[in-house]
Amino acid sequence: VVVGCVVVIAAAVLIYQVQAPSQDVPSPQRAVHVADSFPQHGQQLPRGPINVVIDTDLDITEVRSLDVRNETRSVTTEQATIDQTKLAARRPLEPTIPDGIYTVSYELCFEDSLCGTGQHSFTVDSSTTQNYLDLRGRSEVTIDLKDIAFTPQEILVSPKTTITWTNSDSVEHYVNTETHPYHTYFLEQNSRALSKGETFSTTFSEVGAYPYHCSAHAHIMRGTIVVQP
Ligand SMILES: [Cu+2]
Repeated sequence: VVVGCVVVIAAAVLIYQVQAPSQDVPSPQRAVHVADSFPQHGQQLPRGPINVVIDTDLDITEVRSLDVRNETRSVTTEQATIDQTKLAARRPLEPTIPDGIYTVSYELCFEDSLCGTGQHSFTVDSSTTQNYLDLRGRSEVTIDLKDIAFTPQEILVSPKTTITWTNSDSVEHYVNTETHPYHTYFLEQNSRALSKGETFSTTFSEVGAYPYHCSAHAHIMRGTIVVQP
């Protein structure tokens, strides 16, 4: 009887230990045909994203669900949509979501009749904007592409600011929204190849975080724009 009790208690402790972490942050699970997402699993953002995006490698035929929630509630606004390319599903979020951990969960169906569910999580921590260059209160802001870097790299701007990037390097650069190489998060923030002296402009109307990169130097040439009043 004693041995039996010990085994039962040990099993209970083991089950508790295995299950306990999943109550805080669910472990990531990627559905069939899902190639990437924004935000990515584990990504920390300085402010909420304007929408979540799921990138896929086959045409999406149906979004059965796409939800984003923190511990207490869902933070989505409008319905989920499928992009014109059919290779991305997206859903807008409330403009000002509080700091915390968010879980993205979805069920998508594809051209080959397969459906799949997935989930991942991201974090919003507004204290990380402390070292950002505060350029709020201007209607126009310029960013230099020089020495394979965006300068300034991390900035705060007001809603409705037009940002213009200018390439000052001899090599070609791009301005691309996340993710790489799908570039689906904020479609207006995708430039053509920029030669030396060429510019690209986009107006940022909605409050949110906009991490971006140059797709020719995706791992080293990165920047972040935070739009807030
Ligand atoms: Cu570049």
